[in-house]
Amino acid sequence: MIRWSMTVSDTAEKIKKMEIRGAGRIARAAVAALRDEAERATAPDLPAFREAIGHAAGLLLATRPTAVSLPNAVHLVMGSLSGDIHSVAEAKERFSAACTRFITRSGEAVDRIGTIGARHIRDGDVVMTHCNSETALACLLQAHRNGTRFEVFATEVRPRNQGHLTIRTLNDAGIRTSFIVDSAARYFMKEVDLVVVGADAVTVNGAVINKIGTSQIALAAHESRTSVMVAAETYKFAPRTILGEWIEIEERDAAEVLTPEVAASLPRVRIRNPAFDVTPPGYIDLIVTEEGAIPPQMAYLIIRDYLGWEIGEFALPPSGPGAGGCP
Ligand code: RUB
Repeated sequence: MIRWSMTVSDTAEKIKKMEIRGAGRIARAAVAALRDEAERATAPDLPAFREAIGHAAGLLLATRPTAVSLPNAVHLVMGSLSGDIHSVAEAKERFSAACTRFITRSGEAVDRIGTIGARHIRDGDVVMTHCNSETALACLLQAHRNGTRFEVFATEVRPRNQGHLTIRTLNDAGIRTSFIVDSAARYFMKEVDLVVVGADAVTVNGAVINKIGTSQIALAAHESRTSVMVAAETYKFAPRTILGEWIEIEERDAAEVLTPEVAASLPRVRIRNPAFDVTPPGYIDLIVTEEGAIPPQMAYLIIRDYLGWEIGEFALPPSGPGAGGCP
């Protein structure tokens, strides 16, 4: 099988520009780029090799701040470079194996979440989804493959229109879909039985960070007693929130919202463009992970039992003044 190799800076650029996007894909692309970098590395000794990979990891980590899948994935594979290693060749082998393991497991996690999540979609259901989450879509596609008859409302997802990707996938799978503007979500909520979305991060208290607008949809769902299901791999849970760190919400360029020409003609108008928002655990019924479905209140256990120690984030030094709490 040919494996196209991309440099770390190419990948970092593509993540920044959102040519590679979605929390899971970002994590896998970053790890694949690190693996390629390690395989190509010509470092003369182990410290130089570790330094080169550490530098590459830093470039990738600086691309987008919200999806914790990225630091979690990078820390997971970087962990393979600690401990007793005797040569650059051994380090390369261990690192490459750790990267391949992460990429494989990440794909398997999506499939397993699809299998579990699909069981929550019943014949005759109307499902609403927001943004373009491969994990949320895995649930819908698997339910369709199971023969469950349901239809979907998919939102547009301004300003980057990720909803266009979602409706293409649903259309191609043969799933009946209505495409709506974001602001029509509450209008249609009374017809919806289940909201299914993905996640960029899940905090220790079970809050879910996902595409901007998710929390409004969850609020409308809560108001009309519609269930909200989040599809999220365990590596999207954020151990750092146990230590009181906040998840940074990325605010993107104003040019995504208004052209620079129009913006320049409105000197007293400030354009705000947050890419994500926080849905409180009280508006979420279920988080489906590859380890099973949990209520959001069990997020701590996922971090403690499946994730945190492996990633090593609990060893982080305390943050400076002002840090604390979680969204
Ligand atoms: C993508 C987004 C997705 C999550 C989960 O935002 O919010 O819902 O990342 O996606 P953006 P997945 O387009 O800004 O990256 O399930 O594919 O990991």
